[in-house]
Amino acid sequence: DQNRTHEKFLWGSATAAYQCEGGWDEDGKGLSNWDVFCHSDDNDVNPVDGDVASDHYHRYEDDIRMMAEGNQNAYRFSISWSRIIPDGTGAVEQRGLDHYRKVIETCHRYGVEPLVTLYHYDLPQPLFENGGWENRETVDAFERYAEVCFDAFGDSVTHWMTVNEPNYETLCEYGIGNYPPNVRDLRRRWHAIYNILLASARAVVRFRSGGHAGQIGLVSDSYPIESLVDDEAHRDAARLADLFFNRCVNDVAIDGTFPVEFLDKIESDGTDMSFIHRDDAAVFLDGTIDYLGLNVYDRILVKPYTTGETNLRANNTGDATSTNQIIVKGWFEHDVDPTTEKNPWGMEIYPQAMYDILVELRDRYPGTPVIITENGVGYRDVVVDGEVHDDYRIDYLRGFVEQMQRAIDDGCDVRGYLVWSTIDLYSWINGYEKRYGLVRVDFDTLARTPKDSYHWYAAHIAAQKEI
Ligand code: BGP
Repeated sequence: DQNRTHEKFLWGSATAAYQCEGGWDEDGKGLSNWDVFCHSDDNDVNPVDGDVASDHYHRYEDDIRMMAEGNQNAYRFSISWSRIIPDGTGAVEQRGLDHYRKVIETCHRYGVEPLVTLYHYDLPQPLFENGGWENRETVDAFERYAEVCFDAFGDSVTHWMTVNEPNYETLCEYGIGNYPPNVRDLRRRWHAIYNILLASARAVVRFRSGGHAGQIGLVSDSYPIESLVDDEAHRDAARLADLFFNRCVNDVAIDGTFPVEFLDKIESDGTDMSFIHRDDAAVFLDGTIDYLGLNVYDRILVKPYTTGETNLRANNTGDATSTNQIIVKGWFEHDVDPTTEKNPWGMEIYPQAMYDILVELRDRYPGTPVIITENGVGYRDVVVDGEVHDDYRIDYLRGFVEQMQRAIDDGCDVRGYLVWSTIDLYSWINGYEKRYGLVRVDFDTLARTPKDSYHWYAAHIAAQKEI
């Protein structure tokens, strides 16, 4: 039983800077691309902003104390790059460093391990305007930013994560077109994802050469890819979808190489491959991670591509009649199982996804420890007499935790589990309606109220400690 062999299994929850901090222009912070995107009139995708969000920038101590009171011993949060280096490349802002120093110290004071993500979608605006992740200069800037953070906090952070979900980020940026820069051209997506992975690898190399204690990983959203029909055409579609969503990130982060089949496929789609520089290969090999941060929400069901242009659509509205849809020309199409339960945003409630992806990763990348860095479900919660009876969230979390335990029993090396999210916060695609928190935030008064799921989770963690 891994819970026993590892001294401390991490049980906690997670947030990201833009989604919860607010304080968008305080203490010398520069603009991020999300500040600008959400303030712009053109943003019909999500016309709500994170200016105040959950006010975590000022209330982090309350939030961390509540985590500790709920028996959580780990908190994953991200650093806002624009607070540390306001224009992305220039002077370091001491007030930004001071803020995160206080957050980290508060974690330690409450017995909560801080797990720090360096980049969770919010890019300093000047870098974004300069081409963002399509420009290699962003890679250089990230390397320097990472080094500033390692030097400032390396003594008190044991778990670092370079970047969050390169797959989902670039899918939304360049596929679905609902994150800035809001375009729909997968060939540009491959360019951006390559540079994000290169930035991550360079940061890992810096981390090691700096002699910092602790471990460094990358956070990947990975999915078991399944089909409702078992025939050769469906197996081919699943293999391609696995390259498209999972292996284009995980093979690089863990083994240090891109799958050849993947490179051939994107080249045959007309992608300009000149972003690959010969010297990068050695960087990818040197910059492989110590552990994989794994975000698990659901599985992906696919069927063979038949006809039509590439088309990726997300259900942003939470209208149950609208579904996510993915057609990738020449690769695969998304399929839907009509018999399974979904949340209002069309996300399938399928706990076995946790077991299936963990076992798959165990077999594909032996010897790679995993921390579940996000797992959770979005709903429109209702308050009844000041309480939130979110049984649906308890059922979801319990189901996924049970499947994680089953995977651990079957030899998967899982070292921690973090719920998305610690408190209610901004959803990239749906503002404040879609809530994931263990703790409710009233976005008018900013008052915090633990939900039933918070109490369930506290009791679950307490029971684990008694095993
Ligand atoms: C992950 C992100 C998180 C969080 C979560 C829920 O992809 O890492 O930042 O937002 O998904 O997503 P959403 O709010 O779009 O439902």
